[in-house]
This record gives sequence, structure tokens and C-alpha cells, in this order.
Amino acid sequence: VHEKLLEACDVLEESFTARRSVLFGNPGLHDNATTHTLLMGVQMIKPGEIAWAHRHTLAAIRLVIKGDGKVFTVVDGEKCPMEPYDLILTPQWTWHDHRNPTKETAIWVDALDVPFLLGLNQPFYEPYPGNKVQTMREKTGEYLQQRSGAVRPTWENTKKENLPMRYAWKDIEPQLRALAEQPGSPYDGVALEYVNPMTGGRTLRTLSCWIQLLRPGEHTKKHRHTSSAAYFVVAGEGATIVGDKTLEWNRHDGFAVPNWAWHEHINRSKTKEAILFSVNDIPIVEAFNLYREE
Ligand code: 1HN
Repeated sequence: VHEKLLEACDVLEESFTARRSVLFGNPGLHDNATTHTLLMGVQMIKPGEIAWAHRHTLAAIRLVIKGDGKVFTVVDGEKCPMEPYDLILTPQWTWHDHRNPTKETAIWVDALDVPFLLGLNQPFYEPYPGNKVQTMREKTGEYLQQRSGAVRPTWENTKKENLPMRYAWKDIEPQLRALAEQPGSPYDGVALEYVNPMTGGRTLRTLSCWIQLLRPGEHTKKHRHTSSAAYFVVAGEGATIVGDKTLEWNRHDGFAVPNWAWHEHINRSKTKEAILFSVNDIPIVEAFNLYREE
């Protein structure tokens, strides 16, 4: 994938309004689908580039792979610095542009609800009027994500959904490690969901994001459910057995678990933990009361 991204940098000289994203097509599905509801890919942006602002009804998330914090995405006027493994949400119909003012390329995972939205025939899109970058708010005190913590301004009726959100890895990682000694789930190990802090609900209306720690040597029990997921390996080495296929994985690999497929995760290391990031369609399945698990 990394080689393809470098090749894409030569072919697509500037990312402009489009994105230089190498998408993970599942050969068992039609184009632009990693599972039947989700699309995952990896995007690269060169030094000095700007991926122009636009918005769409597709909901998207980014998980940063390479960036030094001076690379950033702007979501509805809020600056979201991109450091490795930060999660940044661009909820449906939020303006977003990506900017790399550094001397290094930046890389991140994109995941979107593309196949689901296309299935509903709802792919609305708009470029940002007049300008390739959107106006940014000046002060962090003006940011919506500042209103998502334990205290909130009393004089405002704060927005509760479709908020620009950045889940900084420097905050998430210690929380994951703090729970590493807990029993966790026999099927998923120590798996945490990124919640909407305003509602306590799912990450987004259509997508939910998880971060999951498999302890050294951990081999989870087999289960299946009606939700599907696309995974990205943050750390470690192991395998996920999906149906009759064993998908071996290493750091920075991606893989998919289709809905209703039996699967189990294995951390092959006896000394190091494995960390998996994933995005799933549980909110969609739940919305129609179709979630089942065996
Ligand atoms: C998109 O808008 C982005 O904004 C990335 O960075 C990947 C893949 C399919 C459709 C829209 C972005 C995308 C995308």
C-alpha cells in the first residue's frame, strides 16, 4: 500500500479537491467497498499540500499514521492537529480540508460509510465556496470540542452531534493501558469504543470506532455478529481467523471482517501487546434493530 501511495504521488501531482487515497477494495464486493457498508483507505499528502475543503453526506474518520502535529485537518472551522494514532472525526456534512505545512509527507487512514450511503442513493457533495481552505476559528476557547468535556458554558445551547472531534492518542493510549489488566471481552480482548462525549452514544450516526488491546499470547473466542468492521493494526503482530481464512497481520496492515462471519483474534507475540483500531457499522445495524450476535 505504501508503494502505491508513493506511486499515486507521482500520478496525482497535487491532491486539489480530490484526495490521494488508496482505497481497500474487497474483491468479494463491487468497487469502493471494504465491507458492504464501509470503505477504508490510506491517504498521503505531500509537503506543502492542501487537500481543498469540501463537505459531503458521507461520514468520515481519520486515524493518523504519520504526522508531526503541525499537519492538521480543519473540521467546521476547528483546527485538529494530526499526530500518530490521533482519531479525527469529520461527521456528515462538516467542512474539512487537510493541510501539510511541514517538510515531510503525512499519512493517515480514511474510513467512510460510502457503500451504505450509495445504497441509499444519498451521496451529496459540495466544494467550499470561493476558496480552497476554510476560515479557521482563532481561539481554542471558541472550539466546539472544548464544550465536550466535564464542564460546559452555561450560556450556550451546545451542539450535541456532528461535532468536530479529535481523540488525541496521548489521552487514549493511557486509558487503554489502564484497563489492560481488566478481564475485557472473551471475544475482543480489551476493546474500547470512542464515544460521542455529548451523548455518551456511538462515535457517529453510521460508524463506530474501537481501539482494542490484545495481551501477549491472547487468543480470543470465536464469535460472529451482524455488524461488519474494517481494521487497521496500530501495533503488534498476529492473525485474525475469519471463516476459513487466516489473515496474518503486522503493524500498519489493514483487514476486513464481513458481517456474520465467524472470527477470532490472535496475538502471536508472547511478550508484546497488539493494538487494533477498527471502524464498524454497529450504529446502522442497531438503528434498524438488526444487531445479533452468536
Ligand atoms: C474523502 O472525502 C476523503 O475528505 C478521503 O479526505 C477519502 C474516499 C471516498 C470518498 C470521499 C477526504 C474519500 C473521500
